[in-house]
Amino acid sequence: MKYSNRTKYLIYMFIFMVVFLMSGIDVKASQTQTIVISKDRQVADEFCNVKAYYVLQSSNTGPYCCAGYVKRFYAALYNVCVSQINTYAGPPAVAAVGANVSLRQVAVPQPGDIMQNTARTHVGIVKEVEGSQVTLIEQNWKWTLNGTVYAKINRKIGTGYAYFYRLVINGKDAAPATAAVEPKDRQVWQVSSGGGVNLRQSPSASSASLLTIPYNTILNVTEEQNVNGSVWGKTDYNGKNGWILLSNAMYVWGQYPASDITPPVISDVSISHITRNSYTVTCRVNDDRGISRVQFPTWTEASGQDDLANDWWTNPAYSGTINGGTVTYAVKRSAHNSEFGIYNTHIYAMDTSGNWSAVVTDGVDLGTKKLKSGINVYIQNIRSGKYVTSTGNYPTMKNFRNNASQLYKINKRSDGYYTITSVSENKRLSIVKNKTGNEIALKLVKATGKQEEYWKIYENSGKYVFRNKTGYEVVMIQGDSLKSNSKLRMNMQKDCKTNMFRLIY
Ligand SMILES: [Ca+2]
Ligand SMILES: [Ca+2]
Repeated sequence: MKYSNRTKYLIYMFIFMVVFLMSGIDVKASQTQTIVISKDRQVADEFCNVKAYYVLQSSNTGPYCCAGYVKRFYAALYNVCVSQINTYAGPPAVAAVGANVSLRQVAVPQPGDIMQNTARTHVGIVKEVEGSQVTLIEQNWKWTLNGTVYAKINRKIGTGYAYFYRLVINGKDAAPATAAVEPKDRQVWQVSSGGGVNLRQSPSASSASLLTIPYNTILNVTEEQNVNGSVWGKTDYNGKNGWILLSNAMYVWGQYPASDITPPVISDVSISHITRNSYTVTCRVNDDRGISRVQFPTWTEASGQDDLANDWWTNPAYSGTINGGTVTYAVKRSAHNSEFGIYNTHIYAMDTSGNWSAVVTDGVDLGTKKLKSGINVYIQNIRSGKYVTSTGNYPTMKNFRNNASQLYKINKRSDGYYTITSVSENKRLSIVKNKTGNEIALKLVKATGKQEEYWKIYENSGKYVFRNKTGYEVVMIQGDSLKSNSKLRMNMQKDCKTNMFRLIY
């Protein structure tokens, strides 16, 4: 293929432009600059999100010296402790928890390698490599002129003017350093005191020391407290939680979380699955940080909060089940003295910082419905289909007759109890025990005002339960109870169809 001269010219121009643009991008990335340091802890440079800090005063030792940056860089990116920097006539030493680490001297450095000058008096980190030219990030490369402090950033040296060391982790060279994410939920500190630092129970020098954390240990600090001018950090080490005096450690990087002042939001509250025995409360709970628990204190109107435990705020028996942002809680009648009637449930959502919010639900009327007073009703058992029939003193179950022997007048008293009076016999339904007290049956009696003559009538979905003031419920028991003429027996409440009746009026 042959090109014309003009075409060749255009191709050369194109290649030239590409090379020019690419080289332009490279140059911008790391220009050497002299900057003015105007305040302490000024961020002069940054690599992989680990900042180089400069201070105005002399800083040939400590966190703002050159070694301070190398230590922080390795602690932040690799969780590796670097020691013996500039105090030892040889390469620095490295150590790590849970990994076998060492340094290997290399002729061709890569980003992240340690640079140590040949006099072994200065260190930095390799930021970029272009041929035999190395760009550094370093601390304490500064001088003062006429009272102004200057520093040089992106300083470049030739590979022959320093030693370069590569981190080896479990036998493999570390990859070139890349941008790392600075923690936002904690700070990372490294013990700087040669004798280690005491982990104390509370942020006080007089508090018991749990153990001593050795020199160079890298720690997570989740909270800070300034106690009379001494700054303490909350941390954990070897499974123990406590506080260390932060003046014995060096800040590496990271931020404490901003304090959480936003309580959870409770929404979409609903009550479902209402049966005679239980109901379910469902809601959505959202929080900016996280939910620790959602409590559903519940009590019946009857006798107030007698059925609510004092420790409901933390008691797991009142905790809802959290599934994503949805929380459910089942209220059971059995947990509330087996009472019917009005139930109150409130919702308290707690976030991980202790903020809370609350919502009052509509409550549930469990098993009750207001019956009109003074009406005559037929009472039909749901399971057998037979009717309560007044025959002599003891009612029995019979097929429908359509006469007064199966009609009962229901009257509500001012105390909420009902009387149930046979229209044909003009006697009240009551309960009676046999001589041994083992068997309890329904009986028709003349009105005398005993508690056995008073009833609560509870409704759920058109089905009614008759509960005597003595605590017994009308129930048909045993197989023969389903036949005609079988007597109605009494029992403490059981949850089966034999307890339930239809009222026809
Ligand atoms: Ca919150
Ligand atoms: Ca109660």
